[in-house]
Amino acid sequence: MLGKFFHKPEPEQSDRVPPSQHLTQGFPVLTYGDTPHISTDEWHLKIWGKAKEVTFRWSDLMAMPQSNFTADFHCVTHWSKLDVEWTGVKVTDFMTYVEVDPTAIHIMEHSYGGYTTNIAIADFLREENFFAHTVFGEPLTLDHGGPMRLVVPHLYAWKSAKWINGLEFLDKEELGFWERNGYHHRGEPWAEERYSSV
Ligand SMILES: Nc1nc2c(c(=O)[nH]1)N[C@H]1C(S)=C(S)[C@@H](COP(=O)(O)O)O[C@H]1N2
Ligand SMILES: [Mo]
Repeated sequence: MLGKFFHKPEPEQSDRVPPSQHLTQGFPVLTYGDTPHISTDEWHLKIWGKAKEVTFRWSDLMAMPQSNFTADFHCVTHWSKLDVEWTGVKVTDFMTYVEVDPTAIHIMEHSYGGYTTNIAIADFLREENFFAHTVFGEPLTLDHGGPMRLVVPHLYAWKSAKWINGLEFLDKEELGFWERNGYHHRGEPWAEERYSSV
């Protein structure tokens, strides 16, 4: 059965597939709990904590520079999808609108529905991270995190919060939902940082 949905990577792809991951052609949905139904009118993204508090609405994000990006996507449950084509706002572009306190070293990502996941500022501020509203040329469906999600390609996909609605800047590391439940604090797929030892 596995063979129908997953296949061994071609040689030229194998150097892009982290250890113990299998390629999938489809695009599985992985959600803990219910899918929030948020319209673009309702959607907002709040910044708080060790940063100047500000709330961005949909029109604010749409007025920021828009970029296309292609990235591989690695779920800790062992599936990887190569070359996902996203459109959205680069985190580094977005952050030019945010005033961060120098004491901030870590961030809690918050989502509609209550999901949280933590990320170090250095992992968040990378060039390849995006707020994405479009995938393969179509608006993100609700189950993939529409209207807006974060995409952090260099970490396992649980760090890519769907339905993102908040960034809480922190002066110390705090743990998000999966991280409190035994998953690794950072989650780097090439190092197989799946589970936490602390
Ligand atoms: N809000 C929220 N974001 C989430 C999740 C979730 O349950 N809730 N699951 C994470 C996990 S484990 C993965 S693998 C990816 C899956 O994204 P997809 O459903 O678009 O494939 O979303 C991540 N972001
Ligand atoms: Mo996942």
